[in-house]
Amino acid sequence: MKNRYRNVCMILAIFLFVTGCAQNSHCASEVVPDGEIEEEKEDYIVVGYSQVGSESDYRIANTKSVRDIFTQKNGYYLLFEDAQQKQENQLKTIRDFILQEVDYIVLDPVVETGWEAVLQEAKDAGIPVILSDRSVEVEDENLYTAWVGSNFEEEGVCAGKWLENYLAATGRSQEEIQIVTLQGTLGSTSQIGRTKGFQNVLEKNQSWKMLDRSSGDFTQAKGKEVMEEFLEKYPEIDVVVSENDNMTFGAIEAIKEAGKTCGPKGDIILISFDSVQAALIAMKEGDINVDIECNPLLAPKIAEIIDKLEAGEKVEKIHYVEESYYDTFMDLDSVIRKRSY
Ligand code: GYE
Repeated sequence: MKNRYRNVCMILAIFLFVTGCAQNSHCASEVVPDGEIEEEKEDYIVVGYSQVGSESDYRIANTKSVRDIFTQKNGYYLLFEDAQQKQENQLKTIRDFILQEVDYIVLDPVVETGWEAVLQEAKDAGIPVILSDRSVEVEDENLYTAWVGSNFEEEGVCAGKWLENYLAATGRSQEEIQIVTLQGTLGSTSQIGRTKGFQNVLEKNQSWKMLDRSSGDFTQAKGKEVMEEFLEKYPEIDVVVSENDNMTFGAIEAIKEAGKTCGPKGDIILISFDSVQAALIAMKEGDINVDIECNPLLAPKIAEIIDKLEAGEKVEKIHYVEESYYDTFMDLDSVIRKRSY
């Protein structure tokens, strides 16, 4: 869109070609295609998107939402980079985006801290940054323009309240309840909020005991590993709080391999987050008790914000998406049928 932008891109493209970097999917080759495409970009709103990774079903759906919305047909030119859950990759990507003078940067930050310097650089370059899904902890909130995502603390509270009600309904309110938590990526907004929200409810329930918390980094493999350790250490687990569905899938495997069962008829109450289709199917099959929904379809809202900014309109800073929860007392079939992720 801008002349200097085109020149910088051409130089970078030549440099990458000469160094052979164009073979590597994680360097800037995706970001800087050939000259013809560069010219084409001038007709579009160029959006640089720094994605967390591809660690979960939520993430896959989130990325699909981005790719479906930020199309050339819709007037956008998308530069998409997957950080493989590493903040250092995101820092590099954002600096690449700044160098290329993109029109907007959308950042889904792996963790909350460590963004001040790079966001200041984007601000100095006059590029608005919109945060998606997770957020950042910065002193100056003007370092980003808007944030779109879920109320993670509310999700944690919802999980705790569901457990309170469930224990009351099953006559276990007075029993000592032994709980373990599989946490998401430590320091990420979703982990911080879910842990805090559940903790708030736990503190009001004297008979609940949090035996342990450990991170499974939001992945199935690590979720399984952590669950195996929990099962070895604690023979009497009543409740597992798993901060996303993919760790839950790993936990179910570990529980079954240990000769135990989970779900409404099982030995262990299993609480999950995200409500992706595969988890709702696992719930229907009887392995999960409740799933707190986390909506990954954030791109339409981000596009709306960008369009408003393009029109010179003011935008709200915080945008929550709507969410619910699902348990085995509901008609899961109709939800599963309608679910796109
Ligand atoms: O719950 C998990 C993903 O930040 C809300 O990240 C997101 C979380 C989501 O990998 O599945």
